[in-house]
This record gives sequence, structure tokens and C-alpha cells, in this order.
Amino acid sequence: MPLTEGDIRAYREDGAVVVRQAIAKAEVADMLAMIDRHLEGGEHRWLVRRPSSLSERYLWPAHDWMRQFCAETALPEIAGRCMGSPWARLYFDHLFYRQAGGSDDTPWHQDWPYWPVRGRQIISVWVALTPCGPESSGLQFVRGSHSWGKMYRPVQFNADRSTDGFLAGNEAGEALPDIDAAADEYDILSWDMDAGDAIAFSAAAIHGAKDNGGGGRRVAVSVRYLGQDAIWDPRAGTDPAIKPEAATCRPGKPPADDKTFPLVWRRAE
Ligand SMILES: O=C(O)CCC(=O)C(=O)O
Repeated sequence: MPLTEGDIRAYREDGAVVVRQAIAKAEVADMLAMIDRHLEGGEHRWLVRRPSSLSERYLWPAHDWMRQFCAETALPEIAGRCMGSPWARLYFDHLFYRQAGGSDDTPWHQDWPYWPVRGRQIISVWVALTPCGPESSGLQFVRGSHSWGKMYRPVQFNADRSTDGFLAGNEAGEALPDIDAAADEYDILSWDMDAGDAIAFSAAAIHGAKDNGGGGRRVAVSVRYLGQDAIWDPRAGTDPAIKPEAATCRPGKPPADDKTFPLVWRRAE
């Protein structure tokens, strides 16, 4: 397991930590092949297209290669140990695919305003499947922003508001500060990433990414996990992919439906 106590401390203090070679190069190559095959011919349910990039979420229920990636690699343990939770449940996988030379960026945002869950133990493990860095679409973080105690209003990723329309009505919270306009005031955290390196980060951490900087394609999968203190919180305009009836979720109660939120890691006694 590539995670150290120092990594866990860094996650808690900064809201994000890099984990080198969380996924072996051979598994990275397999994942890229499966993703290419899927994008060429797959059926898409939760696909969001932008001019030079796309994202797709919840592949795992229909695709065993993605379920294995989320459940049977080092990722669930990284998630559980960073969160400090006795267990980790899989929430969903999220593929982020940028075309070579594309100009799409990822605006600064937090993740938790978009999701019908709430808690401190909500984490993503974002795995770079192609190399990238701060100037070539690698993820960047406002260090420590996960501890500000804020849930900012979600930011629309599509300028024309055509595709991720579920945000309608999700106006709660104040607007995110303009991070780029006051870049000197924030401590920005980022890393040069090799294929197979991962970043574990809190759902409350403010993060974003620049465009590809004219480089090659950038492919990443972000896997979302829930820990012990996460509760179901179906606020207006949050991701509708999981139907509360199917998940037997009750507002204010922890998601404990093993089919919808499989238990993928448990701390050894
Ligand atoms: O890969 C990206 O550009 C966005 C990733 C992201 O925002 C996330 O994983 O929450």
C-alpha cells in the first residue's frame, strides 16, 4: 500500500494529497483500452459533452472493468484511510476525458454542492491515466479550503448550460470567490502527475484544472467514496442519478444500501 501516515496527515491538513503509482502501469494501459472501447461504441447514460472534452459517470453498475477499478484496486483503502473512516462505500466513478490540444478547462469548484450527500467523510480518488501537470490540465487545489466550513453554490461547467441541467434550483450558498483574480491570496497546490498517480481529495476542497496547454489527450477517472459520517441529503438540484427509492436512502440517514453503495473497504481489526 503506497499510503503513509504523512500522506494521511497531509490529506487532513491540505484537503488533498498525491499518492504516487496508486495504479500500476499495466492496469493503467488496460483501463485506457477499456475506456477507448467504451467511448467508441458504448451506451452512454450519464454523459456530459463539452466542446473538447467529455465526462461520464456511473459506469461501474454496467461495466465490470470499472467496478473492479473502483472496488478491487488500492483506491478504496486510500479513500478509507484518508477519511479516517472504519469503512469506505463506493459512491460513483467519474471519467474525465480531454481531447489532445483542447481548450476546455475545469472551473474552480467544490464537489459536495452537486451531490445529495453530506458529511466530512466524502472523498474522491482522482487517477491520472495519462501524464499531466499544473499547466497541462492537472488538478489544482486551494490548499486548506476543505476546512473553511463552506458549501459554495455549484458552478455550471457548460457555458451554454445545455447538458448538466440537473443543477436547476441549486442556488444555495454564496458564490465561490474568484480564485484566479486573487491568486496571490491563495495557496495553490498541484503536482506533476505520471500515469497511475492519484490524488485523494475532500469533497469540500476547492479544485479546478487549466486546459491541456496544447498537449496530448488527458484521461482521468475520479472515484467517489463515502465514509462513516456521510448522510443522504437530497437537496434541490443535486445529482439525480441515484434514485432514493432504489437506494432505500432516507434523508439524514447514512447511505447503507449495499447494492447501490457497495462496501469496498473495511479497516482491519
Ligand atoms: O479532471 C477534471 O478536470 C475534473 C475532476 C474533478 O473536478 C473531480 O474529480 O471532482
